[in-house]
Amino acid sequence: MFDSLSDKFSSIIRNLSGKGKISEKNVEDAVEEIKNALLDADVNLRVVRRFINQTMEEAKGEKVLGAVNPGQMFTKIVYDKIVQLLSDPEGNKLNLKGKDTTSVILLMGLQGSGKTTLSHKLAYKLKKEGRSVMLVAADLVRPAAITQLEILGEKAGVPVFKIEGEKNPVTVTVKAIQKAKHDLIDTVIIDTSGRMNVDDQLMDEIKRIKDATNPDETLFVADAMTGQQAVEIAKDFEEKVGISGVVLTKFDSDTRGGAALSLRSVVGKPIKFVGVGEKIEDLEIFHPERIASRILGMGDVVSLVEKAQEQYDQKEAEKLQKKIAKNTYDLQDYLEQLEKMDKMGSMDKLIEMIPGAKGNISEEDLPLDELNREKAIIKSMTKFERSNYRIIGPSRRKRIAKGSGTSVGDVNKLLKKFEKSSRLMHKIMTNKKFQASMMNNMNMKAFM
Ligand SMILES: Nc1nc2c(ncn2[C@@H]2O[C@H](COP(=O)(O)OP(=O)(O)OP(=O)(O)O)[C@@H](O)[C@H]2O)c(=O)[nH]1
Ligand SMILES: [Mg+2]
Repeated sequence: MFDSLSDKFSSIIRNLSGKGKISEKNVEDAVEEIKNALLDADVNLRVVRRFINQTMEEAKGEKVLGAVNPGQMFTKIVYDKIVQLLSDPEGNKLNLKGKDTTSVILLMGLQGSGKTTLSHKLAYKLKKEGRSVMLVAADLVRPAAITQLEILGEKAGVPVFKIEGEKNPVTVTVKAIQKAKHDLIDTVIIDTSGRMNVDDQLMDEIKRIKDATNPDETLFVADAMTGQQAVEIAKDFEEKVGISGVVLTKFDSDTRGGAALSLRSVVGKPIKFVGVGEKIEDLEIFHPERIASRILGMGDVVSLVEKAQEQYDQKEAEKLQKKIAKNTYDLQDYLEQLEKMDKMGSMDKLIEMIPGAKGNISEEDLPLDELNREKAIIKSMTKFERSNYRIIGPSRRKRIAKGSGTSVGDVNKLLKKFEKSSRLMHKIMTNKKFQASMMNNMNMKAFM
Protein backbone atom coordinates (compact mmCIF):
# COMPACT_ATOMS: atom_id res chain seq x y z
CA MET A 1 0.00 0.00 0.00
CA PHE A 2 1.43 3.34 -1.07
CA ASP A 3 4.87 1.78 -0.91
CA SER A 4 6.66 3.92 -3.43
CA LEU A 5 4.75 7.10 -2.58
CA SER A 6 5.50 6.65 1.06
CA ASP A 7 9.19 6.03 0.35
CA LYS A 8 9.39 9.25 -1.62
CA PHE A 9 7.51 11.33 0.93
CA SER A 10 9.68 10.04 3.76
CA SER A 11 12.82 10.94 1.90
CA ILE A 12 11.57 14.44 1.01
CA ILE A 13 10.66 15.08 4.63
CA ARG A 14 13.87 13.59 5.97
CA ASN A 15 15.77 15.93 3.70
CA LEU A 16 13.98 18.99 4.98
CA SER A 17 14.04 17.91 8.61
CA GLY A 18 17.78 17.66 8.53
CA LYS A 19 18.04 21.36 7.91
CA GLY A 20 18.06 23.79 10.83
CA LYS A 21 16.80 26.60 8.71
CA ILE A 22 15.10 26.29 5.34
CA SER A 23 14.80 28.74 2.52
CA GLU A 24 12.02 29.42 0.04
CA LYS A 25 14.04 27.53 -2.52
CA ASN A 26 14.16 24.45 -0.25
CA VAL A 27 10.37 24.58 0.05
CA GLU A 28 9.95 24.97 -3.71
CA ASP A 29 12.20 21.98 -4.38
CA ALA A 30 10.36 19.83 -1.85
CA VAL A 31 6.96 20.75 -3.28
CA GLU A 32 8.21 19.97 -6.79
CA GLU A 33 9.34 16.55 -5.60
CA ILE A 34 5.96 15.95 -4.00
CA LYS A 35 4.31 16.85 -7.28
CA ASN A 36 6.35 14.27 -9.16
CA ALA A 37 5.70 11.65 -6.49
CA LEU A 38 1.94 12.21 -6.74
CA LEU A 39 1.98 12.07 -10.53
CA ASP A 40 3.99 8.85 -10.41
CA ALA A 41 1.38 7.47 -8.04
CA ASP A 42 -1.23 8.08 -10.75
CA VAL A 43 -3.09 10.81 -8.89
CA ASN A 44 -5.47 12.86 -11.01
CA LEU A 45 -3.67 15.82 -12.58
CA ARG A 46 -6.16 18.44 -11.44
CA VAL A 47 -6.03 17.11 -7.91
CA VAL A 48 -2.23 17.26 -7.95
CA ARG A 49 -2.23 20.84 -9.18
CA ARG A 50 -4.60 22.04 -6.51
CA PHE A 51 -2.72 20.15 -3.82
CA ILE A 52 0.60 21.59 -4.88
CA ASN A 53 -0.64 25.18 -5.12
CA GLN A 54 -2.18 25.10 -1.68
CA THR A 55 0.82 23.43 -0.10
CA MET A 56 3.22 25.87 -1.69
CA GLU A 57 1.23 28.86 -0.51
CA GLU A 58 1.12 27.69 3.08
CA ALA A 59 4.63 26.34 3.22
CA LYS A 60 6.15 29.58 2.04
CA GLY A 61 4.53 31.48 4.88
CA GLU A 62 6.15 32.55 8.10
CA LYS A 63 5.00 29.40 9.90
CA VAL A 64 7.45 27.13 8.09
CA LEU A 65 10.30 29.44 7.30
CA GLY A 66 10.42 30.94 10.78
CA ALA A 67 9.59 27.77 12.69
CA VAL A 68 11.77 26.23 15.37
CA ASN A 69 11.71 23.01 13.40
CA PRO A 70 10.81 23.86 9.80
CA GLY A 71 10.88 20.22 8.66
CA GLN A 72 8.21 19.25 11.16
CA MET A 73 6.10 22.25 10.33
CA PHE A 74 6.29 21.41 6.64
CA THR A 75 5.29 17.82 7.38
CA LYS A 76 2.32 19.08 9.33
CA ILE A 77 1.14 21.16 6.38
CA VAL A 78 1.48 18.27 3.93
CA TYR A 79 -0.20 15.92 6.39
CA ASP A 80 -3.13 18.29 6.86
CA LYS A 81 -3.48 18.69 3.11
CA ILE A 82 -3.59 14.92 2.55
CA VAL A 83 -6.18 14.49 5.28
CA GLN A 84 -8.21 17.26 3.70
CA LEU A 85 -7.93 15.57 0.32
CA LEU A 86 -9.22 12.27 1.71
CA SER A 87 -11.91 13.58 4.04
CA ASP A 88 -15.54 14.22 3.35
CA PRO A 89 -17.44 16.86 5.33
CA GLU A 90 -20.18 14.31 5.92
CA GLY A 91 -17.74 11.80 7.37
CA ASN A 92 -17.26 8.25 6.18
CA LYS A 93 -19.62 6.31 8.43
CA LEU A 94 -22.39 4.14 7.04
CA ASN A 95 -25.71 5.92 7.32
CA LEU A 96 -28.07 3.19 8.41
CA LYS A 97 -31.37 3.47 10.22
CA GLY A 98 -31.92 2.06 13.70
CA LYS A 99 -32.35 -1.64 14.31
CA ASP A 100 -36.10 -1.31 14.76
CA THR A 101 -36.54 -0.93 11.03
CA THR A 102 -34.94 -2.25 7.83
CA SER A 103 -32.00 -0.48 6.15
CA VAL A 104 -30.88 -1.25 2.63
CA ILE A 105 -27.32 -1.24 1.24
CA LEU A 106 -27.02 -1.48 -2.53
CA LEU A 107 -23.65 -2.53 -3.99
CA MET A 108 -22.70 -1.81 -7.56
CA GLY A 109 -19.66 -1.70 -9.79
CA LEU A 110 -17.87 -3.23 -12.73
CA GLN A 111 -17.28 -6.93 -13.19
CA GLY A 112 -14.76 -8.41 -10.82
CA SER A 113 -14.46 -5.25 -8.73
CA GLY A 114 -15.23 -7.18 -5.56
CA LYS A 115 -18.95 -6.64 -4.92
CA THR A 116 -19.81 -10.18 -3.89
CA THR A 117 -16.74 -10.47 -1.67
CA LEU A 118 -17.60 -7.14 -0.07
CA SER A 119 -21.20 -8.14 0.57
CA HIS A 120 -20.14 -10.96 2.90
CA LYS A 121 -17.38 -8.89 4.56
CA LEU A 122 -19.89 -6.17 5.28
CA ALA A 123 -22.47 -8.70 6.52
CA TYR A 124 -19.89 -10.17 8.88
CA LYS A 125 -18.87 -6.74 10.18
CA LEU A 126 -22.42 -5.50 10.74
CA LYS A 127 -23.40 -8.77 12.39
CA LYS A 128 -20.54 -8.32 14.84
CA GLU A 129 -21.95 -4.88 15.60
CA GLY A 130 -25.20 -6.51 16.59
CA ARG A 131 -27.23 -6.08 13.44
CA SER A 132 -29.20 -8.82 11.70
CA VAL A 133 -28.25 -9.08 8.07
CA MET A 134 -29.63 -10.65 4.90
CA LEU A 135 -27.77 -10.92 1.60
CA VAL A 136 -29.73 -10.63 -1.64
CA ALA A 137 -28.66 -12.42 -4.80
CA ALA A 138 -29.56 -9.86 -7.44
CA ASP A 139 -26.78 -10.81 -9.87
CA LEU A 140 -28.82 -12.80 -12.35
CA VAL A 141 -26.32 -12.46 -15.16
CA ARG A 142 -23.37 -14.61 -14.15
CA PRO A 143 -24.45 -18.28 -13.87
CA ALA A 144 -22.44 -19.10 -10.73
CA ALA A 145 -23.17 -15.80 -8.98
CA ILE A 146 -25.96 -17.10 -6.74
CA THR A 147 -23.96 -20.13 -5.60
CA GLN A 148 -20.94 -17.94 -4.85
CA LEU A 149 -23.08 -15.67 -2.68
CA GLU A 150 -24.61 -18.63 -0.88
CA ILE A 151 -21.19 -19.99 0.03
CA LEU A 152 -20.02 -16.59 1.27
CA GLY A 153 -23.29 -15.99 3.13
CA GLU A 154 -22.74 -19.20 5.01
CA LYS A 155 -19.23 -18.07 5.99
CA ALA A 156 -20.70 -14.87 7.37
CA GLY A 157 -23.49 -16.77 9.06
CA VAL A 158 -26.29 -14.78 7.41
CA PRO A 159 -29.25 -15.83 5.24
CA VAL A 160 -29.11 -15.36 1.47
CA PHE A 161 -32.29 -14.45 -0.39
CA LYS A 162 -32.75 -15.81 -3.90
CA ILE A 163 -35.58 -16.61 -6.30
CA GLU A 164 -34.80 -19.58 -8.48
CA GLY A 165 -35.50 -18.92 -12.15
CA GLU A 166 -36.34 -15.22 -11.75
CA LYS A 167 -34.86 -13.02 -14.48
CA ASN A 168 -35.71 -9.57 -13.18
CA PRO A 169 -33.41 -8.27 -10.41
CA VAL A 170 -35.95 -5.60 -9.43
CA THR A 171 -38.48 -8.29 -8.53
CA VAL A 172 -35.86 -10.13 -6.47
CA THR A 173 -34.82 -7.08 -4.48
CA VAL A 174 -38.35 -5.87 -3.78
CA LYS A 175 -39.39 -9.31 -2.54
CA ALA A 176 -36.21 -9.61 -0.51
CA ILE A 177 -36.94 -6.40 1.36
CA GLN A 178 -40.52 -7.53 2.05
CA LYS A 179 -39.17 -10.75 3.50
CA ALA A 180 -36.55 -8.94 5.57
CA LYS A 181 -39.21 -6.66 7.04
CA HIS A 182 -41.37 -9.66 7.83
CA ASP A 183 -38.46 -11.51 9.48
CA LEU A 184 -37.44 -8.37 11.42
CA ILE A 185 -34.06 -8.22 9.73
CA ASP A 186 -32.56 -4.77 10.07
CA THR A 187 -30.01 -4.75 7.24
CA VAL A 188 -30.35 -5.92 3.65
CA ILE A 189 -27.25 -6.02 1.42
CA ILE A 190 -27.93 -6.30 -2.30
CA ASP A 191 -25.26 -7.89 -4.50
CA THR A 192 -25.77 -6.88 -8.12
CA SER A 193 -24.22 -7.97 -11.37
CA GLY A 194 -21.15 -6.30 -12.84
CA ARG A 195 -20.41 -5.51 -16.46
CA MET A 196 -17.17 -5.24 -18.33
CA ASN A 197 -17.79 -1.59 -19.10
CA VAL A 198 -20.19 1.11 -18.16
CA ASP A 199 -23.04 0.55 -20.58
CA ASP A 200 -26.57 1.87 -20.74
CA GLN A 201 -28.05 -1.48 -19.87
CA LEU A 202 -26.06 -1.75 -16.63
CA MET A 203 -26.87 1.81 -15.66
CA ASP A 204 -30.53 1.36 -16.45
CA GLU A 205 -30.81 -1.87 -14.47
CA ILE A 206 -29.04 -0.42 -11.43
CA LYS A 207 -31.17 2.68 -11.54
CA ARG A 208 -34.34 0.61 -11.58
CA ILE A 209 -33.15 -1.41 -8.59
CA LYS A 210 -32.24 1.77 -6.77
CA ASP A 211 -35.60 3.41 -7.46
CA ALA A 212 -37.46 0.30 -6.33
CA THR A 213 -35.50 -0.24 -3.10
CA ASN A 214 -34.74 3.31 -1.97
CA PRO A 215 -31.41 2.31 -0.38
CA ASP A 216 -29.91 4.01 2.69
CA GLU A 217 -26.46 3.45 1.21
CA THR A 218 -25.62 3.12 -2.47
CA LEU A 219 -22.01 2.01 -2.51
CA PHE A 220 -19.87 2.00 -5.59
CA VAL A 221 -17.32 -0.79 -5.41
CA ALA A 222 -14.06 0.09 -7.16
CA ASP A 223 -10.93 -1.92 -7.75
CA ALA A 224 -8.11 0.28 -6.42
CA MET A 225 -5.64 -1.33 -8.79
CA THR A 226 -7.37 0.17 -11.81
CA GLY A 227 -6.30 3.66 -10.68
CA GLN A 228 -7.72 6.60 -12.59
CA GLN A 229 -10.11 4.34 -14.49
CA ALA A 230 -11.82 3.53 -11.19
CA VAL A 231 -12.14 7.23 -10.44
CA GLU A 232 -13.69 8.01 -13.82
CA ILE A 233 -16.17 5.16 -13.56
CA ALA A 234 -17.14 6.16 -10.03
CA LYS A 235 -17.84 9.64 -11.36
CA ASP A 236 -20.00 8.15 -14.09
CA PHE A 237 -22.04 6.15 -11.59
CA GLU A 238 -22.42 9.19 -9.35
CA GLU A 239 -23.72 11.28 -12.24
CA LYS A 240 -26.01 8.67 -13.77
CA VAL A 241 -27.24 6.69 -10.76
CA GLY A 242 -26.18 8.64 -7.68
CA ILE A 243 -23.97 7.06 -5.03
CA SER A 244 -23.53 7.70 -1.33
CA GLY A 245 -20.00 6.42 -1.02
CA VAL A 246 -17.21 4.30 -2.42
CA VAL A 247 -15.53 1.11 -1.28
CA LEU A 248 -12.03 0.63 -2.63
CA THR A 249 -11.20 -3.04 -2.93
CA LYS A 250 -7.85 -4.77 -3.45
CA PHE A 251 -6.21 -2.00 -1.52
CA ASP A 252 -3.73 -4.58 -0.31
CA SER A 253 -2.43 -5.10 -3.84
CA ASP A 254 -2.47 -1.46 -4.90
CA THR A 255 1.06 -0.13 -4.68
CA ARG A 256 0.42 3.28 -6.20
CA GLY A 257 -2.53 4.79 -4.38
CA GLY A 258 -3.73 7.10 -7.17
CA ALA A 259 -7.38 6.07 -6.92
CA ALA A 260 -7.50 6.55 -3.16
CA LEU A 261 -5.96 10.00 -3.37
CA SER A 262 -8.09 11.25 -6.25
CA LEU A 263 -11.49 9.77 -5.56
CA ARG A 264 -12.95 12.05 -2.91
CA SER A 265 -11.84 15.14 -4.71
CA VAL A 266 -12.97 14.12 -8.21
CA VAL A 267 -16.20 12.28 -7.36
CA GLY A 268 -17.22 14.34 -4.35
CA LYS A 269 -18.23 11.27 -2.32
CA PRO A 270 -16.44 9.69 0.63
CA ILE A 271 -14.47 6.46 0.56
CA LYS A 272 -16.17 4.48 3.33
CA PHE A 273 -14.21 1.24 3.42
CA VAL A 274 -11.18 -0.39 1.91
CA GLY A 275 -10.90 -4.07 1.10
CA VAL A 276 -7.50 -5.33 2.16
CA GLY A 277 -7.62 -9.01 1.23
CA GLU A 278 -9.86 -11.85 0.15
CA LYS A 279 -10.84 -13.07 3.59
CA ILE A 280 -14.02 -12.19 5.44
CA GLU A 281 -12.30 -9.96 8.00
CA ASP A 282 -10.23 -8.08 5.41
CA LEU A 283 -12.30 -4.91 5.46
CA GLU A 284 -11.17 -1.67 7.07
CA ILE A 285 -12.95 1.57 7.77
CA PHE A 286 -11.30 4.28 5.73
CA HIS A 287 -9.53 6.64 8.14
CA PRO A 288 -8.10 9.70 6.33
CA GLU A 289 -5.70 10.41 9.23
CA ARG A 290 -4.25 6.93 9.27
CA ILE A 291 -3.89 6.82 5.52
CA ALA A 292 -2.12 10.19 5.56
CA SER A 293 0.30 8.95 8.21
CA ARG A 294 0.89 5.84 6.17
CA ILE A 295 1.59 7.87 3.04
CA LEU A 296 4.04 10.06 4.89
CA GLY A 297 5.74 6.92 6.12
CA MET A 298 5.42 7.99 9.73
CA GLY A 299 3.99 6.55 12.85
CA ASP A 300 2.31 9.03 15.07
CA VAL A 301 3.01 12.05 12.96
CA VAL A 302 -0.05 13.90 14.18
CA SER A 303 0.83 14.41 17.80
CA LEU A 304 4.45 14.94 16.93
CA VAL A 305 3.82 17.85 14.63
CA GLU A 306 1.06 19.31 16.71
CA LYS A 307 3.49 19.51 19.56
CA ALA A 308 6.01 21.26 17.35
CA GLN A 309 3.39 23.76 16.33
CA GLU A 310 2.30 24.46 19.89
CA GLN A 311 5.89 24.84 20.91
CA TYR A 312 6.46 27.35 18.19
CA ASP A 313 3.58 29.58 19.17
CA GLN A 314 4.11 29.16 22.87
CA LYS A 315 7.85 29.70 22.76
CA GLU A 316 7.39 32.86 20.83
CA ALA A 317 4.72 34.18 23.15
CA GLU A 318 6.63 33.19 26.29
CA LYS A 319 9.76 34.86 25.05
CA LEU A 320 7.97 38.12 24.52
CA GLN A 321 6.19 37.93 27.85
CA LYS A 322 9.43 37.33 29.66
CA LYS A 323 11.06 40.25 27.91
CA ILE A 324 8.24 42.56 28.78
CA ALA A 325 8.22 41.42 32.40
CA LYS A 326 11.97 41.90 32.65
CA ASN A 327 11.76 45.21 30.86
CA THR A 328 14.05 44.00 28.08
CA TYR A 329 11.48 44.21 25.29
CA ASP A 330 13.27 46.45 22.82
CA LEU A 331 12.87 48.19 19.50
CA GLN A 332 14.23 45.15 17.67
CA ASP A 333 11.37 43.04 19.10
CA TYR A 334 8.93 45.74 18.08
CA LEU A 335 10.33 45.78 14.55
CA GLU A 336 10.02 42.00 14.29
CA GLN A 337 6.38 42.20 15.32
CA LEU A 338 5.70 44.90 12.74
CA GLU A 339 7.29 42.73 10.09
CA LYS A 340 5.24 39.71 11.13
CA MET A 341 2.09 41.74 10.59
CA ASP A 342 3.18 42.32 7.02
CA LYS A 343 3.65 38.64 6.42
CA MET A 344 0.18 37.80 7.68
CA GLY A 345 -1.29 39.03 4.43
CA SER A 346 -3.35 41.91 3.23
CA MET A 347 -4.94 44.16 5.83
CA ASP A 348 -8.33 43.72 4.20
CA LYS A 349 -8.19 39.99 4.90
CA LEU A 350 -7.10 40.58 8.47
CA ILE A 351 -9.89 43.04 9.07
CA GLU A 352 -12.38 40.46 7.81
CA MET A 353 -11.23 38.13 10.54
CA ILE A 354 -11.92 40.60 13.34
CA PRO A 355 -15.50 40.08 14.51
CA GLY A 356 -17.64 43.10 13.76
CA ALA A 357 -14.87 44.98 12.00
CA LYS A 358 -15.96 44.34 8.45
CA GLY A 359 -17.66 47.40 7.04
CA ASN A 360 -16.72 49.45 10.10
CA ILE A 361 -12.97 49.59 9.64
CA SER A 362 -11.24 49.94 6.33
CA GLU A 363 -7.61 49.88 5.36
CA GLU A 364 -7.55 53.70 5.35
CA ASP A 365 -8.44 53.78 9.04
CA LEU A 366 -5.27 51.92 9.90
CA PRO A 367 -2.09 53.91 10.54
CA LEU A 368 -0.19 52.07 7.83
CA ASP A 369 1.95 55.06 6.87
CA GLU A 370 2.92 55.51 10.45
CA LEU A 371 3.81 51.85 10.87
CA ASN A 372 5.92 51.90 7.73
CA ARG A 373 7.66 55.04 8.95
CA GLU A 374 8.35 53.37 12.27
CA LYS A 375 9.88 50.38 10.54
CA ALA A 376 12.16 52.61 8.49
CA ILE A 377 13.23 54.52 11.60
CA ILE A 378 14.12 51.39 13.58
CA LYS A 379 15.99 49.97 10.61
CA SER A 380 18.21 53.07 10.57
CA MET A 381 19.29 52.42 14.14
CA THR A 382 22.31 50.43 15.16
CA LYS A 383 21.86 47.14 17.00
CA PHE A 384 22.99 48.79 20.20
CA GLU A 385 20.47 51.59 19.80
CA ARG A 386 17.64 49.17 19.14
CA SER A 387 18.19 47.43 22.45
CA ASN A 388 19.02 50.60 24.43
CA TYR A 389 16.67 53.25 23.15
CA ARG A 390 17.38 55.56 26.10
CA ILE A 391 20.85 56.37 24.81
CA ILE A 392 19.44 57.87 21.61
CA GLY A 393 20.21 61.55 22.12
CA PRO A 394 19.71 64.56 19.80
CA SER A 395 22.60 63.88 17.41
CA ARG A 396 21.68 60.20 17.02
CA ARG A 397 18.07 61.24 16.41
CA LYS A 398 19.20 63.57 13.66
CA ARG A 399 21.27 60.81 12.03
CA ILE A 400 18.42 58.29 12.26
CA ALA A 401 15.90 60.73 10.77
CA LYS A 402 18.19 61.39 7.87
CA GLY A 403 18.92 57.70 7.33
CA SER A 404 15.23 56.76 7.29
CA GLY A 405 14.01 59.70 5.24
CA THR A 406 11.85 60.97 8.12
CA SER A 407 12.04 63.98 10.42
CA VAL A 408 13.46 64.33 13.91
CA GLY A 409 9.86 64.91 15.00
CA ASP A 410 8.94 61.44 13.67
CA VAL A 411 11.83 59.85 15.53
CA ASN A 412 10.84 61.63 18.74
CA LYS A 413 7.26 60.49 18.34
CA LEU A 414 8.25 56.82 17.90
CA LEU A 415 10.57 56.86 20.89
CA LYS A 416 7.95 58.50 23.08
CA LYS A 417 5.30 56.04 21.97
CA PHE A 418 7.61 53.08 22.51
CA GLU A 419 8.54 54.22 25.99
CA LYS A 420 4.92 54.76 26.94
CA SER A 421 3.67 51.47 25.56
CA SER A 422 6.50 49.36 26.97
CA ARG A 423 5.92 50.91 30.37
CA LEU A 424 2.22 50.13 30.09
CA MET A 425 2.87 46.55 28.92
CA HIS A 426 5.28 46.00 31.78
CA LYS A 427 2.69 47.23 34.22
CA ILE A 428 0.04 44.92 32.76
CA MET A 429 2.39 41.95 32.90
CA THR A 430 3.61 42.42 36.44
CA ASN A 431 0.85 44.13 38.38
CA LYS A 432 -2.02 41.84 39.34
CA LYS A 433 -4.15 44.65 40.72
CA PHE A 434 -3.78 46.60 37.50
CA GLN A 435 -4.72 43.49 35.48
CA ALA A 436 -7.90 43.08 37.52
CA SER A 437 -8.95 46.67 37.10
CA MET A 438 -8.28 46.48 33.38
CA MET A 439 -10.41 43.36 33.00
CA ASN A 440 -13.17 45.17 34.88
CA ASN A 441 -12.96 48.12 32.56
CA MET A 442 -13.13 45.88 29.54
CA ASN A 443 -16.18 44.07 30.90
CA MET A 444 -17.88 47.37 31.60
CA LYS A 445 -17.20 48.51 28.06
CA ALA A 446 -18.67 45.31 26.67
CA PHE A 447 -21.97 46.14 28.34
CA MET A 448 -22.15 49.74 27.27
N1 LIG B 1 -6.57 -9.05 -2.70
C1 LIG B 1 -7.86 -8.77 -2.69
N2 LIG B 1 -8.68 -9.43 -3.50
C2 LIG B 1 -10.01 -9.14 -3.49
C3 LIG B 1 -10.51 -8.10 -2.65
N3 LIG B 1 -11.85 -8.02 -2.88
C4 LIG B 1 -12.14 -8.95 -3.80
N4 LIG B 1 -11.05 -9.63 -4.18
C5 LIG B 1 -10.94 -10.70 -5.19
O1 LIG B 1 -11.37 -10.22 -6.44
C6 LIG B 1 -12.02 -11.22 -7.19
C7 LIG B 1 -13.38 -10.74 -7.67
O2 LIG B 1 -14.21 -10.55 -6.54
P1 LIG B 1 -15.80 -10.64 -6.59
O3 LIG B 1 -16.30 -10.31 -5.24
O4 LIG B 1 -16.25 -11.91 -7.16
O5 LIG B 1 -16.12 -9.47 -7.60
P2 LIG B 1 -17.54 -9.04 -8.17
O6 LIG B 1 -17.55 -7.56 -8.27
O7 LIG B 1 -18.63 -9.64 -7.38
O8 LIG B 1 -17.49 -9.65 -9.63
P3 LIG B 1 -18.74 -9.93 -10.61
O9 LIG B 1 -19.82 -10.52 -9.78
O10 LIG B 1 -18.22 -10.86 -11.63
O11 LIG B 1 -19.11 -8.62 -11.20
C8 LIG B 1 -12.08 -12.43 -6.29
O12 LIG B 1 -11.05 -13.31 -6.62
C9 LIG B 1 -11.88 -11.85 -4.91
O13 LIG B 1 -11.28 -12.78 -4.04
C10 LIG B 1 -9.58 -7.40 -1.81
O14 LIG B 1 -9.93 -6.47 -1.06
N5 LIG B 1 -8.27 -7.76 -1.87
MG1 LIG C 1 -20.24 -10.75 -7.91
